[in-house]
Amino acid sequence: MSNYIKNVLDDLQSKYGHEKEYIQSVTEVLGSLGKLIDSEPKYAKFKILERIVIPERVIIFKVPWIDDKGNIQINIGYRVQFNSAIGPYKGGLRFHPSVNLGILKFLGFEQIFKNSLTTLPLGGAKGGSDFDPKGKSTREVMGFCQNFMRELYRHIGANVDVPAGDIGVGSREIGYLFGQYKSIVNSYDSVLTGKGINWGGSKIRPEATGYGCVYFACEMLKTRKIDLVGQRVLISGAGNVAQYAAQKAIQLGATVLSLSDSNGTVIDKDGITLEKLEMIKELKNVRRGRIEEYSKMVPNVTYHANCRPWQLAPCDIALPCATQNELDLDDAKALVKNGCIAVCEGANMPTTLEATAFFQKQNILFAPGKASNAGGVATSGLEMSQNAIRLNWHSAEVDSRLQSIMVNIHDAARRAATEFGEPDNYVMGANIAGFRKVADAMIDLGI
Ligand code: NDP
Ligand code: 2IT
Repeated sequence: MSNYIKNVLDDLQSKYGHEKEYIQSVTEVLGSLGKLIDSEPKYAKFKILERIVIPERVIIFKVPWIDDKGNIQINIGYRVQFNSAIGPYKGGLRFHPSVNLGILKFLGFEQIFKNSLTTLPLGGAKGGSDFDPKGKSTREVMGFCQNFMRELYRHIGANVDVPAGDIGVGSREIGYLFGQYKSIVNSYDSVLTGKGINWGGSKIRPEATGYGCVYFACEMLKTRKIDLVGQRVLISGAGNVAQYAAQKAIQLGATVLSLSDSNGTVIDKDGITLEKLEMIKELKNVRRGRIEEYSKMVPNVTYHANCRPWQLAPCDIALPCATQNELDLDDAKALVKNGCIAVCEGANMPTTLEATAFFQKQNILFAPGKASNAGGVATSGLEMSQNAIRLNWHSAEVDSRLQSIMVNIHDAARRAATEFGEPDNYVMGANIAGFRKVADAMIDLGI
């Protein structure tokens, strides 16, 4: 590692060592930029690394709301506006009790490079709250969303910052947030993406992250002349990304063996079919139930409480689609031992640094989330475009744009990795390709 990179990381560690996920994501990105930084002295000259690791602006606010018993509750709201060199801030909102500044800084930092890879003009941001929508009534969720937006509205805008969903924020929450924004500013602005189809949303946006992840996996497999048909796939999570990753994998002929939630994993050794997936969507999206119930609805399904999928069944492909650091070194060793040939991240940073290094050493095809889950934000960008021209594209049109964006991201990452002598290193390739564009824009725009 070059001294320049090491010094920036050491400085960050000394100031923000307690923000573990943030340090982890910066270490992953900077740790893979060495060859680029050595070959391009301008990045050190303009102090790009020191500048790119610090958010442009962090907004923290209180969100008081009233629960169904009439008690006042208080949560913390955040928006980390990380980098706007190539476009307005863009990135999701996460509502989960684990949310804190360090987690949102990691997510915002990742978003800079992901958004750059999409080829669309999108800066990087992330936000959210430690509010837990789980177990809350619809009225409580609506009240929280409205009071969250009561403060956030003044910091966002169609050309300023355009939030979207993430963990715990789906179309229901986006609806309440958008309704509140609209009633405060009295303007129908394209200020959120992931909107409902009848009020400004884009076809394929709900599907986009999961579909895009599988499209990316297919591109990686092609480089080794492997087809998805007949491959056994383990998927973690049972939310938006996992459901549509499963759907596309099944449609393309793979056998999906698992889904999970924070309580446990179901293994369906017969394979989850499209019909069974519809039951899961109803269970998760309508009844907001636990994945364990699936094992009671369908024969030959086992439920494994407090387990992640990775050590429960052999697979060819792993798609971690739940949350950060959900696949560690032990999981990676078990996956490789059991025959896994490819890992494609649907979630953000689901694989620990040690597990990633292990996969790379074992020559496993490994796609980092900032490349392989970029289909979601890319389709958010397409939603913004449709809003701007006041037209809605058909599903086929959005899906074909999504597919070509995923192919482009794959090729850009592979090209950059090849340029620096490690063609299969998608981590290095994605980081270099994403970084270069933003860093050069920062130089062009001055201090
Ligand atoms: P959802 O809220 O729809 O689903 C999240 C799923 O992951 C649920 O099954 C949830 O289980 C599980 N999960 C969440 N936190 C944990 C945890 N701490 N431990 C174990 N399981 C957990 O979110 P999404 O599907 O939208 O997001 C999943 C991942 O994909 C996240 O990393 C997100 O940042 C990333 N992502 C999302 C995009 C999008 O467009 N939505 C775009 C790109 C990336 P439970 O219900 O029990 O909490
Ligand atoms: O992590 C992500 O890329 C998202 N949660 C989607 C962000 C977006 O603006 O669509």
